[in-house]
Amino acid sequence: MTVTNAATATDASAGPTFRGRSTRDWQAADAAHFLHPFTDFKALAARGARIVTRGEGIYLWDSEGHRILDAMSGLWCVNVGYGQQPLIDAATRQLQELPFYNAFFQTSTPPAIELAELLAELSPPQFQHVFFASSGSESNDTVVRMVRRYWAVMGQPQRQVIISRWNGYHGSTMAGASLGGMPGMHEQGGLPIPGIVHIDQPHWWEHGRALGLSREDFGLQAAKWLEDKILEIGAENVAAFIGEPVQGAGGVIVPSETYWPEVQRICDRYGVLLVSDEVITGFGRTGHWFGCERFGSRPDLITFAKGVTSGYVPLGGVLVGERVAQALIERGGEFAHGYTYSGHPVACAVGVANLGLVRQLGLVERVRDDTGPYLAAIYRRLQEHPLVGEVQSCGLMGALTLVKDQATNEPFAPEVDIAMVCRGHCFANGLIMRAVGQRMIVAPPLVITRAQLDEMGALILRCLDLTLADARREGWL
Ligand code: PXG
Repeated sequence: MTVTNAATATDASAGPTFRGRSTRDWQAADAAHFLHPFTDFKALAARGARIVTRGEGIYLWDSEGHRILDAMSGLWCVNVGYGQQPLIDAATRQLQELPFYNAFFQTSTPPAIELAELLAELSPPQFQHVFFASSGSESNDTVVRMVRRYWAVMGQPQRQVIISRWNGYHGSTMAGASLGGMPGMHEQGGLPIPGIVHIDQPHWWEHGRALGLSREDFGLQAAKWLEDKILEIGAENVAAFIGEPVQGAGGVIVPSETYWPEVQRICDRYGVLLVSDEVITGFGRTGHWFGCERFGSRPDLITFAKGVTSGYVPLGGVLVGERVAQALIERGGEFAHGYTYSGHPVACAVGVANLGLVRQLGLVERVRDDTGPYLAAIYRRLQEHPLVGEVQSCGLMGALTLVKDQATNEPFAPEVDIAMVCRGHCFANGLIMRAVGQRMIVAPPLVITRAQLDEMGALILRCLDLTLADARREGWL
C-alpha cells in the first residue's frame, strides 16, 4: 500500500473528500487554527497533517482512504479497539439521562459511584478509594497535592520531596512535567518545580551494560540509587517515590525483575510513599490488571487514565490506598482540591462499560497467556534482523533498539535519526509505530489477534528492510 503525501498532491480537489472537504482543505484549516501538542507548528503546517477519519477494531482510515494498523492504540489507550458498541451505548445513554453534574456540592452520580466501586474490586486489595480527574497529567497533580497533604496531616509537613526518574513520563502540566524526567520539557518553562528530584532510570541497556552488571545486579543497583537519594535528602524530608512499572513514553523500558521488589523494600524501610504511575500499564497492558502486580510492588497510590475508558472519553484518577485514604478521611478535614470534571458521569459510564468489556472478553488473561507471549516470540525473531540490537517486551508493549552494528551493538551516529527514518517507512506502509530515541515501540490494542500480530510483525520486518536499504544507500553503516 502506498500513501499519498497529500501536501504534494497536484490536484487535491479531484481526490476523495470527507464531509465535503478535500484533504488539502482540512490540512489548510488545521494549519491555520489548530496548535497540536508536542509539535513544531511551522514544520507541520508545511507538511500537512494526516487527517484520520475513522476507526474499526485495530485499524484506522485516513481522509485519503488508506487503512492503517494502529500498533500504538491511539496513544497507548484504545485498549478495546475502535468502534465498540457497549461504550458507545453507555455514553449515549448517559448523555441523554444526565450529561453532567458535579461532585462538589455534597452530590454524587450513579456512574461515578459504580466506577469507584468497580475500581476497588479490580485493583489490589489495599485500594478501596478513588479520586477522579480527566487525564494522567491532572491525576499526577492530584498525587503531588495528596502526598504532601498526607504528610501534613500525619504531623510531618517537612516531608515534601518527591523522587522520580530521568526519562520517566508523568504528563505535561507543571507538576506532571516536573515529575517527568524529560530534559527537553524541563527546559521550556523553568521546571522542575521545587521539591521534585530525579534519579537514573533502571535501563540496563543504557546504564547497566557499561557498568558490566548482569540485569539482576543492575536492577538492585538502580534501586540503590533511590536509597542513596533518600539518604542524601534525609528520609524525614521525602514524601514519595513515583515511577511507571514499565516506562512507556521513555521507550518501553522494562526493568529487571529485581528492581521493583527492592524499591518496595527501600520505600518500606524509610516510610516513603510509593506511587505507581499506571497511566499506560493499567487495565491489562502488561497481562495483569495493574503493572505493580506484574512486578511485585505494593504501591500506596496508583495513577491511572487512558485505558480506563480505552480513550473513548477523557478520564483519569488516583487510586488511594488505605494508608493514605484513612489518614485523609479520619484526620484530614476538607481536602482543598478537585476538578469540575472529577467523577464526570459520561466519562465514568464509559469507564464502567469499558472495564466490563475488558472483563467479558478476558483481555487481561489473553494478554498474559496468549497474545503477550506471542508478541514476545515475534520480537525474538525480529532480533535476527541486522538492524536490531536489544529487544524487550512486556505484555502488549514492545521495543526494538536499532543499531549500526549488531555484532558490537554500536549505535548509529547521532546525526542519523534512524528511528525516524524507520517511522517514516511505517507511516508510508500503513503501520503506526512510535520512534523514541533509537527505539521503535509498539503497544497495540489488547483485542489484537494472533493473525493480526503476524500482520504487524510482517509490516515491521518490511519497514526494517526498507530502513536498512536506506542506511546502505546513504552510507550510514
Ligand atoms: N503518566 C504516564 C505514565 C503517561 O504515559 C501521563 C502520565 C499523562 O497523561 P495525559 O492524559 O495527561 O497525557 C502519560 C501520558 C508518547 C506519549 O508519545 C505518552 C503519553 C502522552 C502523550 C504522548 O508516548 N503518556
